[in-house]
Amino acid sequence: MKLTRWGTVLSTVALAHGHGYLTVPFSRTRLGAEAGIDSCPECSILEPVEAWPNLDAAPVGRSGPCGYNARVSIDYNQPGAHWGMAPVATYSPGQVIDVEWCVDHNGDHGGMFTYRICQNQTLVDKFLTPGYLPTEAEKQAAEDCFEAGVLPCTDVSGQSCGFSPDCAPGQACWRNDWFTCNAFQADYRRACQGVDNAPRGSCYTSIAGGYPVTKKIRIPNYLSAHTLLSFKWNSFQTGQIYLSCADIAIVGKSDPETTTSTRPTSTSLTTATPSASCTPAPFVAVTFAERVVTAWGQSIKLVGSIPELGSWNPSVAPALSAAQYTTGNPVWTHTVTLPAGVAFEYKFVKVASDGTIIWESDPNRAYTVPRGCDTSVTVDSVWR
Ligand SMILES: [Cu+2]
Repeated sequence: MKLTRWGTVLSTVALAHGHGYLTVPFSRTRLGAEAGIDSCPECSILEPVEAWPNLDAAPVGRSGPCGYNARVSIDYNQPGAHWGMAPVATYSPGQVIDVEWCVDHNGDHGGMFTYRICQNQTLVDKFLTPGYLPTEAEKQAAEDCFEAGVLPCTDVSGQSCGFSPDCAPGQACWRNDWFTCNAFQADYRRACQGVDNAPRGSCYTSIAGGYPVTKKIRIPNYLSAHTLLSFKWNSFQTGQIYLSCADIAIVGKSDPETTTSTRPTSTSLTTATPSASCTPAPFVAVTFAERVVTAWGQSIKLVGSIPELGSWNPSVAPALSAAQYTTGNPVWTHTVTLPAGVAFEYKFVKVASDGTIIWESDPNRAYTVPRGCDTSVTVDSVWR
């Protein structure tokens, strides 16, 4: 028996691939991948856990509400140089927003997923303190708080709530359908596709390319200058829980009438509401949103005079994401967290699938990270 058990455990470890993570708003995991530190953002997994549907019986352990990636030994429960220092998106209480996670093409294992906010700032602050790694007891206390703060899918009127704990009998969570493919027992269209017809690779995974899974959530009536939105996917086919989180702010007045959605990128990656008693931000999350029409296979990079932008070397410069790219709004985005006051020059480059590079025309663009109270800012531009 012991041999069999170990054989099972070992083969599970060897075969298990990672399959999903929060992408919008930008999760710590996504920022880790875009900074080139995390080579498998879909690999932050809590495993093994009990079989479906009792996955939540397992303690959250080192995974915490923000996830631990054992492949690359990164603990996202602790702020790092590229994440956790500042909110990446600012919302208002009661606002309905678009959220998105990315599931790998070979990893749509069904189950259900939730978005969660813990309204105990003291617990959350443990996860916002630079240089501090929360203990497992603090991770569990926060996880329990996030579980108490699940954002009900049914809070957004008109939304289909399959895959959510509050879905109704007969809906997908009871059948455990796949998110991006047809039903397990389907006799037609067995292939997968994005929930909103987004093509494969519309979001990044390291194994087979990802499909975005979109949803709307309603921000609770709760205020915080810096808190966390946690994403949790309980996988049906595999004994795995996927966890990731994004740093957000919830400011302003309650607006239950708000039904328009706002993507936390580009123009709506809003700066914090000015306040008389704000503290200057040491770091600013700068989002570059470049409108540029690209052909299939082309990508866009951001090359500049500072190390974070490759020191003018395109081969090590960060790539922009096409996660928000649509025909009507061909925007590529990249967020980089930089110290306030840093000045630099930069250009965007188009990289063809054969590696050929096209630079933007002269002169170089120039930017100085603002010194102020805003912890995030967006720089919009158009290819030239
Ligand atoms: Cu798998």
